[in-house]
Amino acid sequence: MKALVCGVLLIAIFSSGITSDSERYDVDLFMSKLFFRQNSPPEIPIAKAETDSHGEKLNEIERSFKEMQLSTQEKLMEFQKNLKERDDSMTDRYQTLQDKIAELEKNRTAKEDVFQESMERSTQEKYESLESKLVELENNITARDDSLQEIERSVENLERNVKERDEKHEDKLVEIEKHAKKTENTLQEMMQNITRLEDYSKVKHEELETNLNKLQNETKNSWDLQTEFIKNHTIPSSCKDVSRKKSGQYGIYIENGEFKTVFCEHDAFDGNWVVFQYRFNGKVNFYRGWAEYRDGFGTLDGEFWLGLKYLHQLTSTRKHELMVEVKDYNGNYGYAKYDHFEVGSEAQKFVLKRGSYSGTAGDSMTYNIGMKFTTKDSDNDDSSSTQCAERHNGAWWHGYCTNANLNGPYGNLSGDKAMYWFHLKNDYRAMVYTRMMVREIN
Ligand SMILES: [Ca+2]
Repeated sequence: MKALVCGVLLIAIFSSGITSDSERYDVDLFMSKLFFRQNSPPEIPIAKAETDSHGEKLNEIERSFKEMQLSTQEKLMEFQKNLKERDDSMTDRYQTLQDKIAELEKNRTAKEDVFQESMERSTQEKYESLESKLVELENNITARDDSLQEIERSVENLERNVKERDEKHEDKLVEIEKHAKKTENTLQEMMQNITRLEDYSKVKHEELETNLNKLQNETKNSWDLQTEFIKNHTIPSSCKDVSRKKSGQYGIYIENGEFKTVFCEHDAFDGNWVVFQYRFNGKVNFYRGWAEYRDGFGTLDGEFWLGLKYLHQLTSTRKHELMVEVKDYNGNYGYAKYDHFEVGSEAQKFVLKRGSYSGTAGDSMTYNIGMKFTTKDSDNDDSSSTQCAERHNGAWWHGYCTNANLNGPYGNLSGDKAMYWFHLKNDYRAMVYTRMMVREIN
């Protein structure tokens, strides 16, 4: 059966090319060969019944082949018909598209016309606007020209006025020049007078200078005579020697040929004291450097420090004793006396020598014996880690550092940065009053 179907299919394939009877016969022969090769060889004699059966089958195949051929032709015709229909439809569509393109083209042309028209209109409007502006501008320029002409007229007027004034000024200038000439003449006269005066003054000056030289020589002679007199006569060399025993300022002749005014205390402690430190109101600053402690500062009618160099000169040539007076802010008063007081030279840093205590203030200075003087700018104390003058804000014969700080800051201060005398009440209370003085003893 399978073989039968295959055969039908092959026939269908080849049938389209078959036209003549001879060709069909070849096909038939080929088909019969194909069918009969599988069953039996053609040489074998076939029974009549079998032959009939095959003929029938062959006819049947032929019939169905024809049917198929007809059906195929029908389908072909239908296909052609469909094709034609499609072709017609395509033609219609093509026509529609052509119409649309024509319409679009028409639209485009119309729009272009509208655009061109609008452009032309706009350009025309702009041109008109520009033209009107130009006219306006021209009008403005004309107006400005008018105003410019007016300004020019004003300037001309102004120039005329200025010229008139210039002429007037010129007249005045001539007058002024005349006046200046007169003044110049007067000045020349004055200059001549001045020159004469200068000459006169020069002569006088020379005369005066000569007289001054004479006077200077005379003064020097007089000074020499006075010095000679001081040296030859017993001029006081300490307060002990002054003849008037009244407290006040006296000139004394200190060793080294120096004449120095000092304050002599002649009332307290049997008198004859040279005061060298005095503080009672805080008006003089005592926080000072080496040079000032050496040379002294303050005034004798107020607070003062006489100066270490004078103390050295006084105490190193003749034996002196020391008196210290202190008073605190509660009115507690005391004095300390040292039977021998001497201050070394500047080279020895004004070292403090000797002295035994007696008195009521307590002994706050024996500790300082053997100590050099230390100021804020000259550290001569015994402490390598401390600058004692800075530590207590006071210059003194500091060791490590001191029990007495009478050159410290003035005021009712607490702590050891004050003007204190420790042993008055065994504390660092501030003093309101101190006085130190020396007296020559024989
Ligand atoms: Ca030190």
